[in-house]
Amino acid sequence: MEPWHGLIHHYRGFLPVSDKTPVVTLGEGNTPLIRASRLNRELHPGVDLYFKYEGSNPSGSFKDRGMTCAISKAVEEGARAVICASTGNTSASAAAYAAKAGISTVVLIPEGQIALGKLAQAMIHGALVLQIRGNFDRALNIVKDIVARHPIALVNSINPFRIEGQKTAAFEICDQLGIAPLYHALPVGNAGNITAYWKGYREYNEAGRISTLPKMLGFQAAGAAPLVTGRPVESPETIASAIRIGNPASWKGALAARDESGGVIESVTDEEIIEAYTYLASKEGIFCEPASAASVAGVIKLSRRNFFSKGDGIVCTLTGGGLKDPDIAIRMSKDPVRVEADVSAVEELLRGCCI
Ligand code: AN7
Repeated sequence: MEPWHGLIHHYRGFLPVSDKTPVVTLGEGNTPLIRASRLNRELHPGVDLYFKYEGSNPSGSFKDRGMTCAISKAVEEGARAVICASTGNTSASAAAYAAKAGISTVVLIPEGQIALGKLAQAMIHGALVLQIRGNFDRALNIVKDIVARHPIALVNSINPFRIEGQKTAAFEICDQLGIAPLYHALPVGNAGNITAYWKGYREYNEAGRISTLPKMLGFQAAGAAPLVTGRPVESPETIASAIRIGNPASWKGALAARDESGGVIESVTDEEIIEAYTYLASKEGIFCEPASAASVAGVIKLSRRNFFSKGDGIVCTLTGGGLKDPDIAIRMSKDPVRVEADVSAVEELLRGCCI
């Protein structure tokens, strides 16, 4: 098999790059599509369920797909620095790709509101990390004002190259399955990713690589669900800090994906998100971050309403890896058991459970 050189190399014909584009890659893309082994049977009335595990990307989230394109194009256009607002993953990815390219990164994050792993990444890659006393939506507005005044490249998903890169996840799923799924579920925050997937599926369809299009299922956290309520949320709240966003930049793109595909955008509660998150870890062997589990929580919720038919093909994108947010994993798990360093003490504890 041909070695993998990153998604720009693999999907070049579908991307706005030329021979002059200096490709900045960390080998992103080509992530596993994992077939469910328990949840497919537990969901009513039995479905064909897959997880697209984006935690396998170099910085641990789907943002790397967009960032390889955005940073390559920024370098092509002569940028010396990039800037973004972030709930965490965008900042981690921007910092990594900018480090690889040898340019500077500035990230604006909501103070005290991003998961520890993501903060560690932005810091160790050498970004200038600015914590603002305000939420993501406020940070994004500030960043937009800064790039209007200064020659710094914006690498949030309002940068169209981000969407271009992220659409390749839809291509990969079709290549991995051989067909398009009937349904595609994903978590929605700033709504760039649902916009990107829909673009990807449409382009693959137009290119004759697939003959059907999936229905897009987007899920927001109940405390941060502007696309469901129809108006911006002033103070978004959810345990899934990645999607704590009250006024999505790609609002129109998300609604177009929903309406053109005949899908839905709904909300899931924090309890439903955590139920899906712990289920995936304990029953499917997949550790994703809480926001990612919103896609699975949504599919569980729809199945309880008899939304699916037997054997329906469903792909859930798991947008980021579980180590991004170790605090929540520990909070949701049983404490380790303390025991003397002694065989019989250990045996005593195993009795009745596994010996
Ligand atoms: C794990 O990093 O917005 O709907 O600033 O990190 O395309 O915004 C992250 C978003 C889902 C939502 N899952 O995707 C950021 C940021 C994870 C995420 C989303 C994010 P979009």
